[in-house]
Amino acid sequence: MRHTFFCIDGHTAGNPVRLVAGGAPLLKGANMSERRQDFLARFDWIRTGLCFEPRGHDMMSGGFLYPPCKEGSDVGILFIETSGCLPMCGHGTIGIITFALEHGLISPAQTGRIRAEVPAGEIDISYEMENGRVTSVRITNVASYVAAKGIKIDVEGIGPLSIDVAYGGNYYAIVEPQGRYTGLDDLTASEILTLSPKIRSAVREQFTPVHPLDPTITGLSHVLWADVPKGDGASARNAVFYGDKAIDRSPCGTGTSARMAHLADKGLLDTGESFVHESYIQSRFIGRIEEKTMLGDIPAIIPSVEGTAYNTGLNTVWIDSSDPFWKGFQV
Ligand code: PYC
Repeated sequence: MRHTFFCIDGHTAGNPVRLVAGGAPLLKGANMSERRQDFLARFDWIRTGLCFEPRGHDMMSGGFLYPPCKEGSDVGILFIETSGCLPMCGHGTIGIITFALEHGLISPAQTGRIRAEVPAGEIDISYEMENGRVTSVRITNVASYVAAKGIKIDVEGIGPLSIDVAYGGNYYAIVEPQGRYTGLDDLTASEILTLSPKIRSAVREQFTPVHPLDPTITGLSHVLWADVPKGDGASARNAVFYGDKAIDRSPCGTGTSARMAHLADKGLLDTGESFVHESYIQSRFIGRIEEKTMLGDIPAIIPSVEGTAYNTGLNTVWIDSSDPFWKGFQV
């Protein structure tokens, strides 16, 4: 049996985005969060087949468009990547919206604004389009907040660390320069890939974050190594680890949101200030705190993140059950 997926491939700030424009399964659920659970239960082979080798690679991520469930939303988005289906993905949204507009999968709104329903909630998107090309997308993201502070861990290879956990659509362990971590220039990519899962496991042993309003959003998934910027005009730099072997090539939209919540909590970033976040490869997102809010009784921010995506081609991908690697593999 051969399944065919029509994909629009590209990247946002260097990180891959595969928009699956044809071949999406019909999902059950009254919102994108329930559809995410249904996809994971019944169709996870599509994610692993499209994201893992030999059709994908360690950084592969993307998503599907669905009709929205919620009144007032224009489109629903389901994200896929190597580690699962994220509740929210910033670079993914920027890419998906860019490619969907450029290929006519969604019609440009006269207002230049789109409201999208994602598993983590609803987000507002504004964009600039010139001659059929989307030149920038800004996401006003879900409410972001600091979930835990000062978790003490001791990790082989880097020693004692104090970690804060913040949410920006996914939960991030934030590693600020301290002790033997003096900055990203002192770590090789291979050291980041070795140390990050150890840090994530050590934090997981002590703390399981659960979203205060949506218990289906739970668990620490990412590690954000924070540092001072390298390039002129940037506010900060990061290396974001996700899945089992990925360093985000983009500055990470949900990571940037989590980091802005973290800095706001420390009194180091104010509403309206621009936060230019540089990635591991020095690509950039421009973040901003739009407003302060509350998540239940927890202080939170509404962050926005702006970036640009580029379409690299169209890709018809087959997943054929006679292929021994139809579900993909990871080494
Ligand atoms: O941009 O939010 C993001 C993201 C999550 C994982 C990789 N990128």
